[in-house]
Amino acid sequence: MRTPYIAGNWKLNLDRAGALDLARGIAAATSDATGVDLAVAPPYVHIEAVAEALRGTSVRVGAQNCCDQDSGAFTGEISARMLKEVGATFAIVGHSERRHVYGESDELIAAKLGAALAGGLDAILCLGELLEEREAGRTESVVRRQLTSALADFDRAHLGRLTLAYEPVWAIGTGKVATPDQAEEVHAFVRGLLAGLFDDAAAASVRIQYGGSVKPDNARELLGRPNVDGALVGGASLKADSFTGIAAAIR
Ligand code: G2H
Repeated sequence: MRTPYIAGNWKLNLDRAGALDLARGIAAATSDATGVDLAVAPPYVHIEAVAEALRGTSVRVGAQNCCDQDSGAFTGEISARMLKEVGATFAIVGHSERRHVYGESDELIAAKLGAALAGGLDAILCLGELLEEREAGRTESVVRRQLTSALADFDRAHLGRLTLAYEPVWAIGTGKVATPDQAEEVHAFVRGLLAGLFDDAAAASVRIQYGGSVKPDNARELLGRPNVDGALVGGASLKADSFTGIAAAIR
């Protein structure tokens, strides 16, 4: 059985006081939560303070990105090892805003995934098609390319540290949610790809989150689908009540 996993991606939001307020609000509202894994990914500069605020709770803290390199002349970058040192336990890799706003390639994302794992972080690897790709019937080929390139050199011993997130780009921050059937169809396809790359047991073990305008009022139906194992939440993770409302939808 895969434990549902709800992660909040705070993106480029919140000052330090707001980040701490939100972290404390989430901790207070989820202190008795069972049967669900919870995590938040604040902006880099708030990770240490948020990790400190969440110490002793079950809410994990991670980063929204990480460098593909461990150290050296890479101005402006932050390595997995540095993130781990300040309290991060995971990194989101390949988010669509990294792919499409900052031009990250499949190759760079594969390198980032390797660097995150080598640096001691777990990873949430994001996959998802653009609207024009969906309309051209290319959803499966895009997701296949993204997954197979990211996992080309993946050591299966690390599978327990990998979560996938299917985030159709047309549903991100737009208020347009994939229907539960659309989400389930792609999640089942991705699980089939994992079975081909590894085996059925490996495929059954990896959690696949859905992301894209998830809110408390649509979470129950999405998360009720057999291959939807949680959510990567953006906008609705910025308020403790809506984030914890999504977590409550699976209980
Ligand atoms: C997708 C998601 C979080 P939102 O980017 O990763 O954001 O829930 O705002 O669509």
